[in-house]
Amino acid sequence: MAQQGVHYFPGHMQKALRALDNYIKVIDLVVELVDARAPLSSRNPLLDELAGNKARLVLLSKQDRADEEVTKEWLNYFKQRGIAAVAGDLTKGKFVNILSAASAPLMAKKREKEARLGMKKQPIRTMIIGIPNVGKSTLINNLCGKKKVNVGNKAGVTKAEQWIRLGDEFIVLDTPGVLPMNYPDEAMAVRLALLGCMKEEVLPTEDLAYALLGYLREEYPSALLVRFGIENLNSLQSDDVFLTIARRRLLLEGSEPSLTKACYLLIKEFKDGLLGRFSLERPC
Ligand SMILES: Nc1nc2c(ncn2[C@@H]2O[C@H](COP(=O)(O)OP(=O)(O)O)[C@@H](O)[C@H]2O)c(=O)[nH]1
Ligand SMILES: [Mg+2]
Repeated sequence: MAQQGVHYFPGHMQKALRALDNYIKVIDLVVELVDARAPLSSRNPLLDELAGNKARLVLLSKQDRADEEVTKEWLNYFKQRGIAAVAGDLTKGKFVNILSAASAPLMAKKREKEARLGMKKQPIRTMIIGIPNVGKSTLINNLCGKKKVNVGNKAGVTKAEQWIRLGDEFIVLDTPGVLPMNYPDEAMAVRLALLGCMKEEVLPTEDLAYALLGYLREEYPSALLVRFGIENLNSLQSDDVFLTIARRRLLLEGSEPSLTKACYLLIKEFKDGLLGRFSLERPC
């Protein structure tokens, strides 16, 4: 699909996509990981081309960091479009049960076919796919835990991929598929940077901090009150907000409050989850 706008698509990504294509051929189920705080920005439509005919489950990770109400709206959004989706905190609990329940309807045809042919139930060949930092490794560790062991390299293969058996039901590829990010516009690039999906150098921290502040002012103004005690938000320019933060936190440049340091602080506290639970986009 032709997209207009900025593209982050270096040569190694092309190569990665070609490799993904080979794997997807033998997969029964693609688990597409996206960040619950921006499920659209953290998707890549290329996956539709790569895995168009495969059973697919969208997993909204980092639910614990997202606005609960907005996550519900997103689950509804996917449901309305006939796309199976679940949300969760991958760092807690056992995901295998969630995966099992969510994938059962997607595997109904495969199961029917096996039954018709009098075959034993075959494990579901599963692959985890997503853009950087959405939780792919965390999910694989959650699912496979101690079972994840390394085997020797096969001739001609740089890293020997292996399948990890999860009970009778799943067999999971131990290496996730990494999709390139897709950011057709500046707003998406900002969200991806805030979610830690792209290298920090790509967007200057000050720009990112102003964009985040603008968003918080509109959507979550109480967060600025709670964390920094900023009360008269509406009457303040963004510069003044940062200067207030700098004064409150004693972030100085010489003896003056430092706007730049306040920008870095806001971004850091957002990334560390200290400002609260936010979603960065809503279904439209
Ligand atoms: N709070 C929270 N953090 C998560 C969750 N899933 C992953 N992370 C964190 O997100 C970061 C990136 O995860 P990782 O699995 O390395 O992402 P990958 O690049 O897709 O493999 C790590 O610091 C994880 O601990 C989640 O559901 N909730
Ligand atoms: Mg990883």
